[in-house]
Amino acid sequence: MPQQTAWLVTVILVAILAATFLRVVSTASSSAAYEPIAKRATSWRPRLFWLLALFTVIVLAFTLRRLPYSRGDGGAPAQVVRITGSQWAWQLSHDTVQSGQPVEFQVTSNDVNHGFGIYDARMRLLAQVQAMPKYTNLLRYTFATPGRYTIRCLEYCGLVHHEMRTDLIVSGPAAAVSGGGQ
Ligand SMILES: [Cu+2]
Repeated sequence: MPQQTAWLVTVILVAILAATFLRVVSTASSSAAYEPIAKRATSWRPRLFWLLALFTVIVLAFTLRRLPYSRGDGGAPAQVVRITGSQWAWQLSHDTVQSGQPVEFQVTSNDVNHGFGIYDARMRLLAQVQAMPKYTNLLRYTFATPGRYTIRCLEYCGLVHHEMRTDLIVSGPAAAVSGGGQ
């Protein structure tokens, strides 16, 4: 869904931009007095500013609430997977987690920046975070359904970047095999 929305918004904005360009091109050869045009444009400025400010406040009010950041309650989840990216492979402290319970991925890198991305079987991106050298990023995600998930690199990191993929197995809630907090 977010991809479709982003796609639609992009298409609409590009269409508006293209229409603006076409209008500028079609009216470029006609001449007009400068003063009235400048006056009209400046009179619009405060209105546009407040419109934009209102728009920003509304958008922030709707989007900030939905940030997936932890509110600091409950501490680290029981399932912790340490992830290290390096050219050109992912190293996982374990490759099996349980569904229905939050998993904390502690993501870092041995060399350059990588992008840690988790995909489902239909190759839809579920969650992602940067893998940075000398820094550990936390990504918390709860898998709703068991199955085989794929981890891929989302940031071009050199010649064999495209081979940076590995599997993550999500088992059902009953099969508490590995993945205990450590
Ligand atoms: Cu890469």
